[in-house]
Amino acid sequence: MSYKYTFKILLLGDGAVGKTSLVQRFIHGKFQSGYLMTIGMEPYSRFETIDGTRVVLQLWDIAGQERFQSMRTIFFKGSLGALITYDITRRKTFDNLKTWINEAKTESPRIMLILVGNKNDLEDMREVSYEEGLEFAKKNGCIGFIETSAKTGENVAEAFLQMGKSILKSVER
Ligand code: G3D
Ligand code: MG
Repeated sequence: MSYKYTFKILLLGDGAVGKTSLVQRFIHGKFQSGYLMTIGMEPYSRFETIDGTRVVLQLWDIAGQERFQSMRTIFFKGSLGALITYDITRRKTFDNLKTWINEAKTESPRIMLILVGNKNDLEDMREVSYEEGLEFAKKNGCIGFIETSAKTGENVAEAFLQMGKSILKSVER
């Protein structure tokens, strides 16, 4: 089938916040605990019809190789959006968000950012409130904020589709 656009979307954030799990949930519709391999530079693609336009959401999951300059260039090249991800049960991953945002803006100045607070099924272990997430997103120029659970699937598709929708709007303008 034909499609009109391919949108390159990155998943950024500290280790173990659930980036690979979010992609797996969105692409394969399942959650797998235990060892999860992060595939190097192979993007995952999902076809979507957004507001009547067929697009490919091409998801690039960070794996660590981006520390090397050549890989970093390939990773960020042509990226239109990023899900900046933290783990609501580990404040440290929230405190590191600025680093990820600076990195994204340096490498791709016009990139659109959505803030994603993952693992919201672990309410008892929560260290970052919803309000803090919302506040941070507003202050740091993110176009959206959403709490997700790759485990239950809550809001996962919503996060990716909100990103797709926002990119579509901007490219069609
Ligand atoms: P990363 O790709 O950002 O490094 P992973 O993170 O997707 O590998 O996930 C790290 C760990 O968090 C994994 O635990 C995974 O199962 C778990 N995880 C990811 N998302 C969620 C979520 O929404 N809820 C809960 N409860 N756990 C989640 P293990 O123990 O499997 O290594
Ligand atoms: Mg991973």
